[in-house]
Amino acid sequence: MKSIPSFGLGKGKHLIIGLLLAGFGTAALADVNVTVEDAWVRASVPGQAATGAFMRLTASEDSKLTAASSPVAGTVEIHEMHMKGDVMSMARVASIDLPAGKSVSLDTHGYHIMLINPKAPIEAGATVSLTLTVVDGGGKQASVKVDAKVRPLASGEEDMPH
Ligand SMILES: [Cu+2]
Repeated sequence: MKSIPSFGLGKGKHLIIGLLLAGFGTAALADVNVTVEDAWVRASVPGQAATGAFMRLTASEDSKLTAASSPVAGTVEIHEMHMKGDVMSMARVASIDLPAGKSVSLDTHGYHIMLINPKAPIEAGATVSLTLTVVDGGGKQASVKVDAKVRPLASGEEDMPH
């Protein structure tokens, strides 16, 4: 009678299970990466109710800017500017779409971040820190830290389209 060696069978099974687990582990690792360029905040004068923060955002994956916060303001909202006839008005929006690889501008005539109830006048030359909340297509949240330079009160009018 021949004896059939059975050692090694158990090992083989374990190897297969190990590979399946490794496959699951790598599936959910993609993280959205956001590039921030030219971030700036418009200076405010004492008693001013609000001012704006502006920048260019480019996300590596389709995602949305859903919130922002800053230690310098009581409330921070995402706004969009509209022209109604000759009158410029603005309204809060829930989010701004950031399509993968596309540069999205937050500027003085479109989307912007509104710093409401500044705790102190925001002075030209200072740096304001902002934290942006970005959510990717799978609902995963990322925080993006931004240091924005404060520019004088009249900044931004020079890039209005004529
Ligand atoms: Cu606004």
